[in-house]
Amino acid sequence: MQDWDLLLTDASIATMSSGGAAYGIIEDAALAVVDGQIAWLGAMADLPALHARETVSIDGRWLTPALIDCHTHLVFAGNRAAEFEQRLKGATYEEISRNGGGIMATVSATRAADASTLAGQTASRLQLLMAEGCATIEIKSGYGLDMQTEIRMLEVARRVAASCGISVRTTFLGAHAVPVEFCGKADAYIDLVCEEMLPAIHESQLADAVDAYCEPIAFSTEQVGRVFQKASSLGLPVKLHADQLSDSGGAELAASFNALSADHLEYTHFNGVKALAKAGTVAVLLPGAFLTLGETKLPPVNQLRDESVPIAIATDCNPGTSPVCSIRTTMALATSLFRLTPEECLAGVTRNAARALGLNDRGRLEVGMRADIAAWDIGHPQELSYWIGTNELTDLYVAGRRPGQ
Ligand code: DI6
Ligand code: FE
Repeated sequence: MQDWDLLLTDASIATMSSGGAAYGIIEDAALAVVDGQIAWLGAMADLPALHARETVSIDGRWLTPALIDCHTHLVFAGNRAAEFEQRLKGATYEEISRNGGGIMATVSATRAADASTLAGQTASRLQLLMAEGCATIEIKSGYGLDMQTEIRMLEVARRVAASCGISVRTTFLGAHAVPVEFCGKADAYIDLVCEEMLPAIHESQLADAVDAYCEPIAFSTEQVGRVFQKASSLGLPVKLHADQLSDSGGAELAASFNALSADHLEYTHFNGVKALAKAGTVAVLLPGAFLTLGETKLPPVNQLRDESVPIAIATDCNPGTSPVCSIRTTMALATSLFRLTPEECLAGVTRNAARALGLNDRGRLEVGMRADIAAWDIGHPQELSYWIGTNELTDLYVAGRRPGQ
């Protein structure tokens, strides 16, 4: 009989499988791992008598899928606290951006930072997310806006995640803002993104997907459409910052390219929601940005529910609109700001976040899935969206191993 590498016993398990009981709960359960994958899970009473190389009693605590932060801008230099203060004195995000601040301020700082400085700052943020149970994280470029710095950002993202022992999905966000060299020539910059940057990024295999910022202060649907056309022709999946500050038709555009996800969606209208549903595109909601910008226009949560659009939530960690390095706080914010239920929040950082990244091997605890597992000292998984500022994580397994061991 084949040995198990790891056996976790005496646990309550929230599998987060869809369709069954709430949270997919199995009480008084065990879970076995072979070769980094879940080989068995079920009630302790049904546990087959196989030998395990390591057995860990969970002592009645809870296991959930390890968490997934599916939208971050973790690689950047400096911060924008001064701009934050300006906004609280009355300046708007758009005004600051149109006056050369905003994203462009972070672009200058990031271009000036060498790889090891960027890696150090990124690693600190990544460790905060891991300490809260994240085992997979998406990281975007987009603060370089030139070939050299965009590539440096993607390399740093991959390197830092590998050294911390967690999974990363990298996203090329060259169409994040128009760089100063192209001031007033957004179309020419999009030419550069399509004709030079995307082929080079594809060739280097540094990006798993392509994103863009579709807003009047950034790029039009026509410009983003060109980027997505090129990305699709190279076989790269797309996702979009859509309808955050205005209804720019972003959700429909994302859906028309079968995007993995459309993110933000505060201003998305019903037709956009319908289009997402038809395309199977995940709606990624970002309450940290909503909070930081003091937004009042809520994303169409009820329509997303009614149309069965999968909802994920993410930190959007970035220095301008979401200086949030906590997935747990993000879950709590999604309940209070967007009225998502704690179960929807947990699905939003597990099952649906995996789907937003095009990953079908994680985000649920089922036989054959990666053994990315978080253990928590809680009485029920709804507590994960309830407490603010606590950390009940007791163990994290990434492909069946504790990172760093
Ligand atoms: N994500 C983004 O990329 C933009 N807003 C958002 O929520 C801009 C981020 C920034 O201001 O640096
Ligand atoms: Fe973002």
